Order: sequence, then C-alpha cells, then structure tokens
Amino acid sequence: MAQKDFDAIIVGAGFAGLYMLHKLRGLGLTARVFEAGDDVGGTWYWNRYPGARCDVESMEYSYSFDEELEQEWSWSERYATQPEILRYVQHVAERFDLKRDIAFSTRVTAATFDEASERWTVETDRGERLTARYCIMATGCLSTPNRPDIPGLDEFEGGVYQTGLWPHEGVDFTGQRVAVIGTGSSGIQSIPVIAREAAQVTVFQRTPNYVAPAHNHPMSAEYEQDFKGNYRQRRREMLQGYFGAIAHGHPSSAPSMSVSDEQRRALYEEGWQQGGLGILGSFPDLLFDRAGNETLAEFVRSKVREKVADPEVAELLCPKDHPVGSKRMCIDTGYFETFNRDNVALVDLNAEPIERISVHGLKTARREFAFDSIVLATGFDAITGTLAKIAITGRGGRTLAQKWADGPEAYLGLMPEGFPNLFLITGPGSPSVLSNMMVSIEQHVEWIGDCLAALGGRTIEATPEAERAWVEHGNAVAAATVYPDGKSWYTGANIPGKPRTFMAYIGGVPGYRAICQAIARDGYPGFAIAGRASPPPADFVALMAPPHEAEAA
Ligand code: NA7
Repeated sequence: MAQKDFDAIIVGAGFAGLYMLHKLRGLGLTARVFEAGDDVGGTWYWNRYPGARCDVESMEYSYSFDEELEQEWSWSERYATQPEILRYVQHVAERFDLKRDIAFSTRVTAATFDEASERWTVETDRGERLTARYCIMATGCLSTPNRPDIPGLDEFEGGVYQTGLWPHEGVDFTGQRVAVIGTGSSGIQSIPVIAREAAQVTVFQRTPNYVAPAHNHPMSAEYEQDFKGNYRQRRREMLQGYFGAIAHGHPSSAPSMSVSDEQRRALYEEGWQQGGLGILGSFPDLLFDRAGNETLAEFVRSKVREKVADPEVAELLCPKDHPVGSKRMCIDTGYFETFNRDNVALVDLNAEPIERISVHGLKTARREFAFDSIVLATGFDAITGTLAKIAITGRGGRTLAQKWADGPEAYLGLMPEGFPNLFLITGPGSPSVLSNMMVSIEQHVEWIGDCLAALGGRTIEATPEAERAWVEHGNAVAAATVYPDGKSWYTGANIPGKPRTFMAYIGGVPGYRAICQAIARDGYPGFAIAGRASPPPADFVALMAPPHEAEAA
C-alpha cells in the first residue's frame, strides 16, 4: 500500500518545491510533493507565451546549492527564455532524481491541522488523503492567472489565450487580427513577437509601464567562464545586493538629488545602455525619494518619446500615474518600436473602456473591433492567490482565508500565526517578488531545513505578538518607500475586492537574511516550540546589520 504518512508534504514543484524536496531528503526526512501541472517548473511550466523570458540575468537566476550543477549547466543568453529555464528545471529534477516523490497532475484542495496529533491532513482533487507533521507551501507568487471579468468573454468564438496558461503546442497567429489586453511584463514581452506574425495587433492598455531595454545577447564565453571561475564570490555579491542580484555598472552612493542634472542623466544613460533593471539602482534613494524617483521616470519617458514615431502614441505609452519601480519595472526587446509598425495599434482604455466582448470581437465605449484571437496578458492574483484556492484550516478551525480577510500576515513571511508547522516559501511579508526569486527561494528552503533539523519533530508556531511586530515592521519599512503609491499586484490593487496591503518585504535581501539568521541562531524568538513560546526580538532593525558589524557594535 502506498505510503500515507510523511514528515512533510510540499505543495508545488517549481524551483521552491524541488529544492525543498532535495533539502528534506538530505535531512533524512520523508516527503511527498503535489503538483498541479504534469511536469516540474511551476511558473515556468505555465507561462509559455511568445517571448516569455526572465528579467533577471541567467547566470544569477539559477540554484547555488550545488557546485557541480553550477559548472555543468550553460545558459545561452544574457536573459534566459522560458523554454531554456524549463529545460534547466527538468535537468535539475532528473539530476537529483526528484520526480519519484512528486505526484503530478494533482491539485491540493485542502490542508487541515489536527490539534490532537499535531499533524496536517492534506487532501487532493484525486481523492487522496495524506498526513504529515509539516506542510510546506511552495505554491509560487505568480501562479494563479487573473482572468478579467469582462462581459461576453465566454461568448467570443475566436481563440482566447491567457499568457499564464499558454497552450503547450503554441499558437499560430499568422494572418490573424489579434487583441492583446494588458501591458505588464507579459504583454510587453509577447506583443513584439505576436506583431511579427499576425496581420494586425490591437493593444488595449489601461496603464503604461516603465520599461528599460533588455539589450539581450548571446552569452559570451568569456563572461560565463569568469562567472563560473568565481561563482562563490559572485553568489556573495548577489547576497549583498538589495534585490539579491549583482549591481552591474557604477551606481552612485550619493543621493539622487545631490548631483547635477548632467551627472544624473549620465548615470541613467549608462544604466540604459547596460540594459536590464539595474537602472533602478543608479542611486540608493530612487525607491525612497519621490523627487529623485521622478528624475528617473522622466528619463524613461524621454526614451519612449525618442523611440515612438507618433507623438500621441508616445505620450500614451509614457507612464505618469505612479513612481518608477512602484509597479514592477519591465524590460523589453523592441516593445516601443513595435508601435511604429503599420499593423499595430494602441487603444487607451482610460479614454474608451472595454464595454463587452462579442462573438466576433470587442466593443469599447467608442468603437467596435473584429478579432480572430484575444490574448489576455492580465497578470495574476499574486502572492496569495494560489494559497486562497486551498482550504487551509489551522488551530480552532480557523481558515487562512478568515485570518487573511483584511490582508495576509505571517511572521517573517514564513509562518502565519495559528497554523502550526505550516511554512510558506516566499510568503507574504518576505522579500519574494522584490528580489531575485532564486535567492529568496534558496534562503527560505535553507532556513526551513535548518529549522526542521533543530525541531527534531517538535511542533513550531509563530506567536501572535511576533507576527504583529513583524507586520508593523514591514509596514513601516514600506511606508518609507514609493511602493505603496503604485496600484500594483504588490498591493492587491489589480484584483477587484482583494484587500489592499503591501504584500512583500522591502527591507532588502541582506537585511532580511540577517534577521532570519539571527532568529535561527538565537533559538527562534517569536515562535513557540512544543508549546514553549519566547518573545520576538525587541528590534528587527538592530538585527539587520551583517553579523560582523553587529559584533563590532
Ligand atoms: P501584470 O504586471 O499584472 O500586468 C497585467 C496587465 O493587465 C496590466 O497592464 C493591467 O493593467 C492589465 N489588466 C489587468 N486586468 C485588466 C482588465 N480587466 N482590463 C484591462 N487591462 C487589465 O502581469 P504580467 O503577467 O504582465 O506580469 C507579472 C509579472 O511577471 C511581472 O511583474 C514580472 O515580474 C513577471 P493595470 O496595470 O492593472 O492597469
């Protein structure tokens, strides 16, 4: 009979779930992984839309836990495509023989904590019921696509394609009239590719985004060799980066408004030529100082105006209603230039909202369009969306949905109070999407692994006091930044009815790591272990200094 009881159940077989499984095996613990897809890869399994690519450089968007893996894998471009990332994930799964502990095409529907046995019972859509001491959610931050509630969408007789649920066999748009709704990263990456294939593309834009050029290129052998020859040092540099990535170029250490306009523009120009998201780090205060932020915003707008031939279209493509960075900045390959093509048109949904989708097209407040296909590049119910689809019940019969009715809360973004032995990898209140996800995933997996080793089977839970203190700290950090100004998926603003809270931790990767390390080192203050609670640290900020600085202080 198949085994029914495990040390841990892991939900999700993306980068987080795979490494968690590997880590638990190394600790001698038994684990079962459930995965809704029919193969590994998580976000990179589902997002197969044309042009899908990572916006973190490929040498930095990979596991660091195994040196042989680091050396044997070669990335072919500066920014990896989705198919290449998927090949990498599959390589990892096979290399470490992970698939034998994964149940594919199986969705977890419920997880219930039994207070008497202190174990989780996990149920699936295949009718399975398994139990485990620990339940680890590796469910991803961008894993529940947002299908907008547009009247008539189900009546459309052409093809409807969601970027986050793209058909595995691909879509041939040759000769078609295509609507693309949404201009976030998925729209910005896919529109240029679709426009080269389709007869006509009409882009429906609600909010323009700040976009920097990717300047993608084939991986140079020299760069790869240098990186591989110095991997440990490079990984350390990544961990020192606020966002878990290496700061390339020459970022200034001076405040943005303390230098002359010419100096500032020269630095932005350098970041622009270098390509990628690094331009956001040109000055240390760009995400904190609104005046400084506006100088970068205007620089980006000036580039849009240079690239787009029609001044009216250029103006519509210039973001003006939010600070740069407050919604995730995008990187592109030929996005703005695509609007200079004869077969591409832009519709501003603020001037003419979509009224309905009809059998053959789409009607705005001003016009009717006929289409063969509609692409929904409308994003995700981010960070909490996938957890919300699972009926998770903790102490006293309280569900996670009830607990999070006004917004998600979890101590360190790792454990919600009232849900013993439930861990969230890159959960709300951790750096997650505000960092290189690979770095944050590895950090959480390693922290959880160390914690389980220390527990030796005992039960752990966050205390209400610790969770409150962490949420207050996270809110205070966020309030000092420009992030809350953007109506973004970071805040839940993209999903009608979702509570508005800033869901990620913006204290930076190095500071967050230092806090987590200190908490593990000091015997898990703020947690109750086997019923014995200890108070949370008096001051999280004091823990943020790297250990050597804290010792010297
Ligand atoms: P995003 O960044 O959430 O973008 C979704 C886009 O879809 C955005 O432009 C939205 O406009 C638009 N949208 C959403 N709902 C609607 C409706 N109902 N009508 C019109 N337009 C709509 O998702 P992506 O998939 O592009 O990127 C997600 C992350 O993946 C990205 O940040 C990278 O980290 C990788 P809005 O801005 O809400 O006005």
